[in-house]
Amino acid sequence: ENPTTPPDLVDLLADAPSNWGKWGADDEVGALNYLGPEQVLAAVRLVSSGKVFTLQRLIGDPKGDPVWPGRTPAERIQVLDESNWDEGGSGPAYPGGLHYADDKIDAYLQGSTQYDALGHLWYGGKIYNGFDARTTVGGLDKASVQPIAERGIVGRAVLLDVARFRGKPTLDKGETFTHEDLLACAQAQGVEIQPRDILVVRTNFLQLFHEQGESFYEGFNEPGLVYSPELVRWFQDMEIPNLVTDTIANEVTVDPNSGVALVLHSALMRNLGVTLTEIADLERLAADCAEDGRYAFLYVAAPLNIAKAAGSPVNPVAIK
Ligand code: UVW
Repeated sequence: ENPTTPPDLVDLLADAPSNWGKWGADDEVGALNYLGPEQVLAAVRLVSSGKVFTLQRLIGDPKGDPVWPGRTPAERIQVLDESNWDEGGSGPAYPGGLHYADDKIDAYLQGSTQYDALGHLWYGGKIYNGFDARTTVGGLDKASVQPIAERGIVGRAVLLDVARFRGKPTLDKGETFTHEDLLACAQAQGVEIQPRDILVVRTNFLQLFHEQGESFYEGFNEPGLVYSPELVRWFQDMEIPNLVTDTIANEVTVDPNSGVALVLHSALMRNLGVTLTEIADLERLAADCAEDGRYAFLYVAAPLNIAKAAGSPVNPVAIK
């Protein structure tokens, strides 16, 4: 066999930990089950200053929106504005002379800041919890974003500012880090990663994207967490419900050890049911954490409730 041929995910993750069946055969929200009333109340008790930070990237950023290759950035389309009531225009005539503006967006649900549904990605013909991958045909009948949107995500989150920890404005293409690095980063920041914490990881890779423009996609390889069996076991043992990052795909795009793409999507999302939140804007939050030294906060997010969708745009909120 050609030693440079990357292994199949079925083989690479043959002995990997799994949470399938842990919350019942019908479960569609996975590790979000770890966030119950106890976690919500503990997170609310972290609020002491009342400072609020929204984490969604601006859709239509003039500097450009990063998207996974093959997707297009969200586009806002003006449908009605004052010009529609110009001479011979198509603006509807309501009694009293009302005019109004309407617009719509053409957007990948996995573009911009987003929640991935647990059925967004799979290998070996099975999605999260062992549902057949054919249940995704024509829209996700299982593990869509809908059950996640209906329950919402509220809990204690910890910002892990890996870029700052490494003393750089932004991580480089293909730069990797491990759960041990996250622990070291937390220690340097004076915060403890507790079981059932939502992990919010900053690489500031968007700065590189804005500096590089379209050439960003040449040799596309984002920085991020890198797969190891120990890392996956740590996520399972720590009962991490949700991983939020400022990159497009939350992990180094191609695992440098195996050559396989998106191994952590497979090992964390498909196998453990960890929800992934991507392309978050962490800059204002990170600046504030560096200033006041408080890296743990209340995190609240509600993806859009879209039937059968594989993901949804979201504007998460961090409250300190
Ligand atoms: C893919 O899974 C391909 O993309 P993402 O999860 O980053 O949206």
